[in-house]
Amino acid sequence: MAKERDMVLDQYSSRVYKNRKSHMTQLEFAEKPDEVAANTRAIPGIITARGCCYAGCKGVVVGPMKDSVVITHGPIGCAFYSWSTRRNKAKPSYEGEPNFVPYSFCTDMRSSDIVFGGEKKLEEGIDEIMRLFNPKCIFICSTCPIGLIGDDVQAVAKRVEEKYGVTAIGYSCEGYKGVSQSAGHHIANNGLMRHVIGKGEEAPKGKFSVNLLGEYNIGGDGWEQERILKKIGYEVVSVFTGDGSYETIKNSHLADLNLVMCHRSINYIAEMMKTKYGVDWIKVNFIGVGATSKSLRMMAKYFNDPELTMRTEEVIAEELAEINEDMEYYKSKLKGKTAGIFVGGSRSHHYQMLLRDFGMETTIAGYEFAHRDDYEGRDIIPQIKADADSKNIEEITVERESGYEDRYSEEVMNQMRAEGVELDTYDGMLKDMKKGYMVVDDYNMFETDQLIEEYKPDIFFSGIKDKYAIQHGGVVSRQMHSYDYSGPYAGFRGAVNFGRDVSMSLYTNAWALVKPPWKVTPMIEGTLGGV
Ligand code: CFN
Ligand code: HCA
Repeated sequence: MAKERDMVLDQYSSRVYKNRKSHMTQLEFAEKPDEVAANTRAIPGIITARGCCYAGCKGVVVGPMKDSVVITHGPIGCAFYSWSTRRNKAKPSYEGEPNFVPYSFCTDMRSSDIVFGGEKKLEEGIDEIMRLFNPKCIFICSTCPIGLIGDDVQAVAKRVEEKYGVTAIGYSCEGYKGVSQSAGHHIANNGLMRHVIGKGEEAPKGKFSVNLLGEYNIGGDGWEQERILKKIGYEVVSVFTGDGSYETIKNSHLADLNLVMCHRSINYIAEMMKTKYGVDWIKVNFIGVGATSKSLRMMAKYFNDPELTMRTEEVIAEELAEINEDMEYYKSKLKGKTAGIFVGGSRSHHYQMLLRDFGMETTIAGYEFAHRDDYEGRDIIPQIKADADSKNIEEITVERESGYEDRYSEEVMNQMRAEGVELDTYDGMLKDMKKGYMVVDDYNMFETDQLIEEYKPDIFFSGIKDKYAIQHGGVVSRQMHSYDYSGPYAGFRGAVNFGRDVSMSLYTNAWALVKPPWKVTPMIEGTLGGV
């Protein structure tokens, strides 16, 4: 067993071998449960695919809030490279609603600012923002140098709040903090919890109200989910944070139920809202036809209302009828193909369900920055040692003491269990994969190459950093972060878009037809050791 894994690991030096071994698991499903080490520092120089804490805070969680201005406090590069690259779509929900998502704001810190401090420049920048745009909410996101020179962004935020009567949040989300984007998610979540959620008083009008947590509207995914939920009769109070807004998120604590779509970047808020406001949460997955139907049924079970249950079934039937023919067509094209999926967090798991709808298996998968619970599921939960504003933020995972169900309303869960509803379906990647398949945490380019050689997937889902290197090797690759500028892929209609895009890629893989020059002629000329 673990033959393929050993073939990769055996090429490492003993120190790297020991480290990487704990992050690579070839599934055995033996007596001892499979484990994957996660959320630890990457080995320096190993070419990890991970991003940074600033990316997690600014780019992922707060960036998509359309009526709020996010100002990057730091040199211009970080602001430029996080400007509109994530494809979190947004448009005003009513006439006159601001949408700052297409903009990039930055203090453009220069050498002299680094020497003499940048707080004044930051305040002046915010004065300008207030003059030109007058937003209700401002997020200040620090990049690496700010932590090193010690600008107090929280103090600036406080002064801005006093001066303008707006909400201003200073985030110490310097890129180097924590071990990956994940620290930034957590810092962002804490700020929203402390300064935004609970500030509003507008109660939902509908009988069944929900928040969508961890849906960032990449390629319009959130819009497709909202369409389905509204059709059934749900009121979507707020979305965290795709096409989301300060105006709606401040009322989110008044909703009945939190739907946790991304299981990594925002589960902190679900936990905190349960503790502080008593809002229940369930993990859902609207990626995949079967997964979407199952998630909708779980929601109906939660509310336990006969009319809602009936409407849920009606909508599922209607939607399935609409896509059935297309799904069958793409299934005929894709059945039996295999895939690798390596992205940041939840998607490496969620998309396996959608691929399965088309008869495809995911033989290799991994996350950039997930925690053990994302791999192993129910008995592991993330716990946070330090406060968001602390300089030493550290995330750890611990064994859960009590049962998983204590996060939900006990009564409802017992009833669901008695009725045979699968409650843990979307909890942890490992149990949805098969024996012999490989799971790799914090994967790197070397391992990507090796795994492709050994498992020979027909298609490899990845990101911008690895996509082209993989294609040059002859294997077609689609970006799972940006959907290669396509989408939506969520829900029922999204599934058809995905089937179409994957079929197009697989059947026009020009890369497999060309021999790359380095396979024909040696590319590097010179003498070894200067002799
Ligand atoms: S949209 Fe989400 S689904 S939020 Fe997260 S863990 Fe990133 S930005 Mo890239 S595509 Fe990716 Fe997930 Fe949640 Fe996106 S798999 S890496 S931080 N992610
Ligand atoms: C990030 C954002 C990212 C990067 C995508 C990629 C995204 O991690 O900072 O590497 O292709 O989805 O935009 O994950």
